[in-house]
Amino acid sequence: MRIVVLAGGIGGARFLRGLKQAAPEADITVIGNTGDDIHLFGLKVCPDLDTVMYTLGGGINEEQGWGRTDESFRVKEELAAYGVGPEWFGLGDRDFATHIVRTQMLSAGYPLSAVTEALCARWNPGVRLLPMSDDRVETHVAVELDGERKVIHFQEYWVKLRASLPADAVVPVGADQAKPAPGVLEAIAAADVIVFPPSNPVVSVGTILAVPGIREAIAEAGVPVVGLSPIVGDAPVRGMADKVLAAVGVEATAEAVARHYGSGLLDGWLVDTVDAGAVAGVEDAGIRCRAVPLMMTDLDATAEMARQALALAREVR
Ligand code: GDP
Ligand code: FO1
Ligand code: CA
Repeated sequence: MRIVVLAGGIGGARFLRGLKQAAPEADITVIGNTGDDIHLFGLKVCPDLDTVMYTLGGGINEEQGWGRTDESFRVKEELAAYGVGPEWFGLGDRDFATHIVRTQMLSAGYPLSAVTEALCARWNPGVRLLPMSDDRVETHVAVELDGERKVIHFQEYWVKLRASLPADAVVPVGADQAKPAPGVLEAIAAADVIVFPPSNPVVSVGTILAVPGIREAIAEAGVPVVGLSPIVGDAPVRGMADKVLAAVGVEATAEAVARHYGSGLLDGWLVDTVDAGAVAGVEDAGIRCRAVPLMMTDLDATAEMARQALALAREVR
């Protein structure tokens, strides 16, 4: 079975761990979000690709959900001693190596997809990890800061400001000119099932869908497309997805997110058991819906979520 998953960082990566356990024989292609990417200290950092790579490769800081395990911050401290920031982004020493290798390969002319493959040769994530595009896409957020409208990088909004200000707009800058990375459209066309994990619907899955051709390829693939809600009990399980959902006029509910994707894209949707009341509304929107436990508390619970998603995929179409 060929499974394609559109993934952000933590939510996508943790779900993928469960999917690998639930479907050990499956051929899994992950299309990763690169809209969170940022250039720091002359280095290219790809948080969501790295979160997937480290999580599936056993190198992730489990408690934090991002960055390396057993990390230290000597380089960051030395940079700070020179007055060089940003101090609000925690790049660790071990993580720095990844960004150095990536940047070196990019400077030598390799596309991000080839670089990602090379990095994965070390981590053996057990999936094929593709960036959504080799072209530069950077999510920016429009906010009102000190009485002025400003457009800031997504990481500044998310990490520095902790999404404490309302987002007026979320813009994947460059997406409209970006091309899907080699292999992306081919994987979608060859898929038996396409899964939207419980990733952020706006800045993770939404950004991937903003690359021209990807949404269309999914809609035309003619295979079940099923998703799992990252919203449980009318709030994100983790993070501030409600803030970016508000920016696109979507309520932070499991039903509203399903309707946002829409029946033109989504055939099936899983909501948590606490949101069982949303099932009828989602089905009214033309999307098959089931309520099952959706908390990724451990690997077995996560694998069961993946099994439920694959079962739902068999039911639709
Ligand atoms: P990010 O790039 O690190 O923000 O990660 P993703 O975009 O892949 O996923 C973020 C989303 O994962 C958040 O909106 C969370 O609500 C969701 N999430 C995290 N843990 C869980 C969980 O255990 N269950 C569900 N249903 N969603 C989760
Ligand atoms: N998230 C934070 O909340 N604070 C950080 O200092 C931080 C550093 C960081 C470094 C490398 C990396 O790959 C990810 C990092 N993240 C950090 C997580 C990440 O940038 C965001 O959580 C996601 O992109 C949000 O979707
Ligand atoms: Ca992310």
